Amino acid sequence: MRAVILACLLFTVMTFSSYADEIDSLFYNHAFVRALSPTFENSLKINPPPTPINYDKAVEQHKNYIELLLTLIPSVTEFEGDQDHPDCNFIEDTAIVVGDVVVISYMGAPERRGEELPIKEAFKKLPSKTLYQLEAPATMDGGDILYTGKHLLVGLSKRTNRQALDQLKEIFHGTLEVVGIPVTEGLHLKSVISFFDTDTLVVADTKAGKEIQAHIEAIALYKFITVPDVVASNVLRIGYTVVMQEGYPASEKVLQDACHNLHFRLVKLDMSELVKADGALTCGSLLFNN
Ligand code: CIR
Repeated sequence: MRAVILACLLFTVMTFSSYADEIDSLFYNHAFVRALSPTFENSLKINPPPTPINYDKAVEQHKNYIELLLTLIPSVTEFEGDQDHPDCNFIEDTAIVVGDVVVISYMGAPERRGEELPIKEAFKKLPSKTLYQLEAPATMDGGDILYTGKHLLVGLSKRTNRQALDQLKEIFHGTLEVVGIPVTEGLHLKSVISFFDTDTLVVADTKAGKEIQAHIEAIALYKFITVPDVVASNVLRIGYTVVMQEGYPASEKVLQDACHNLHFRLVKLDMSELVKADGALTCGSLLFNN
């Protein structure tokens, strides 16, 4: 009897510690976020939204996003909004952080170029980080870059091109496998696929989602959680918490089951006004350890 209890205990400890190791890096200690621009209503949009952006509601939703981050991450730095850059709150697009390496974007949309400058200055002040700057003709938006812990998946989209893929391959040469994934629909790679855990990705049940899944399956073994709603395919994983957009019950059911299996907590956030500007959950922050 005692031997059985000991074996069970040992199994629990072993399972827990390997699981904890796996997600250690997701307990970020720092987040960069950026306030909405007073001109947010002029943000870029693939399609006109069904109803115009309600600015006050957008401010409120963005505030709720930051408040949630404050409960999950010890240090959150908020940059000022920029009158001249209506999309500046989508800070994810300005850079990528992989461990101690920071790559500053040369963004795909000319209107957005310049948003990266204060972010670059802030990273320069962090001695633990080594900075790289993507150079034209390479263009990259952080929303196209999905770091899984095993691969750097680079969405080749209207915003991120092959030259960016080549420069990223050089930067991470010998340390990380960098793989290009064509994105034929939507804004970014992470508009249809996002990180759940190091083996598992959340993907939208759409043509683009299926194509992207097929590309990833051809290079590596990942599990996929397929959700029916595109907006719900961009989740934000921080520690044991998974954040999803509110208002997608069918996708919520799928994600709730997946979270239940791993003892993750699923939190819902209403970001509907930011979705009108093609914003996803990951795009509102740059998360890292310092
Ligand atoms: C844009 O078109 O650039 C912005 N309106 C939306 C950017 C969203 N970024 C992201 O999901 N990473």
